Amino acid sequence: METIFLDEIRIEELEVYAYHGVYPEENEKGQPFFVNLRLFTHTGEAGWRDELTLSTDYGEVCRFVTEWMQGHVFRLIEAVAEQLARALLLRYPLVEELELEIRKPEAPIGLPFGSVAVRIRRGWHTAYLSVGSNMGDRRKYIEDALRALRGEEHTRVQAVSELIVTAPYGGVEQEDFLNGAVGIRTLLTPTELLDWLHTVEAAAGRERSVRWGPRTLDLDILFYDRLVYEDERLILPHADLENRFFVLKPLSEIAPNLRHPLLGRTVEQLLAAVGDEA
Ligand code: A4P
Ligand code: MG
Repeated sequence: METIFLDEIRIEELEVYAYHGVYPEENEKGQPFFVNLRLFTHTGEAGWRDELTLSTDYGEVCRFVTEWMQGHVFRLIEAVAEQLARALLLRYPLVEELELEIRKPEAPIGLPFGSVAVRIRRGWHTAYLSVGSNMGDRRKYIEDALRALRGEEHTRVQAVSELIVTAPYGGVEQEDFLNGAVGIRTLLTPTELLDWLHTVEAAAGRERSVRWGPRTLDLDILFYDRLVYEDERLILPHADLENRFFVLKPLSEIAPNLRHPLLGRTVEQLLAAVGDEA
């Protein structure tokens, strides 16, 4: 997906009378909200062909935003922004990313002020996951995990590699693994994605005991866009992937030309360096 050269469709100062607020009188009486929206998308083809169906209709977006904001009642404008952004990204498939501002100029503050607002940026991201199992019915654990990944609106499974049997890596004596790689598009942030994968692992009865030890299901994030990031919980790209045949082999099937942002080499090149054990 070409995400570098994104164009922008902009909606400014759409006024919506709605009922969001912490105070009961706000929920009863309502007040005006103003919406600023930047839709990052590709307008080139619609531009050359002069054809609305190839673009996102800003009139329809305005009506959708208005009805959505009037059809829900939230306490916080943070909630309005977060959940409206999600609804927009799910409804308008040509929009890859958006910036949404919800302004509330008549918020009951009791002091002179111009306006208060929340502005967020959300969008679709490309990630690659590794999936592995070496306990019980390995194939079933992995297939259940894939079903779980497909079961949520916020994520689209784009590609699944073949599942291959691999010898255990990391020095712990244990059963052979079944391993695969999965390409997804997701609206989740990296941390949200990690938390969600942990719930999918937990549903497979995964217990964390021995590091690198046997497991019913292991789901790791290999890449998230071109992000280079680390904190106490998450390292991106995955710390040791360049040394792991069981990761690189399936990944090379679905993303051979994906380039590691720190090592500067493609998945195919990294695989060639660890040696193809197949
Ligand atoms: N964590 C940090 N970065 C990430 C990331 N990019 N994706 C943290 C996922 N998790 C990440 O992982 C430990 C912690 O790593 C997580 O809580 C998360 O916050 P874990 O899955 O809880 O524990 P683990 O899997 O036992 O440890 P670790 O270090 O993740 O092991 P690996 O790297 O997952 O390796 N051999 C073969 N042939 N096939 C395998 O699938 N798997 C392992 C486990 C060992 N040997 C194997 C295989
Ligand atoms: Mg893991």
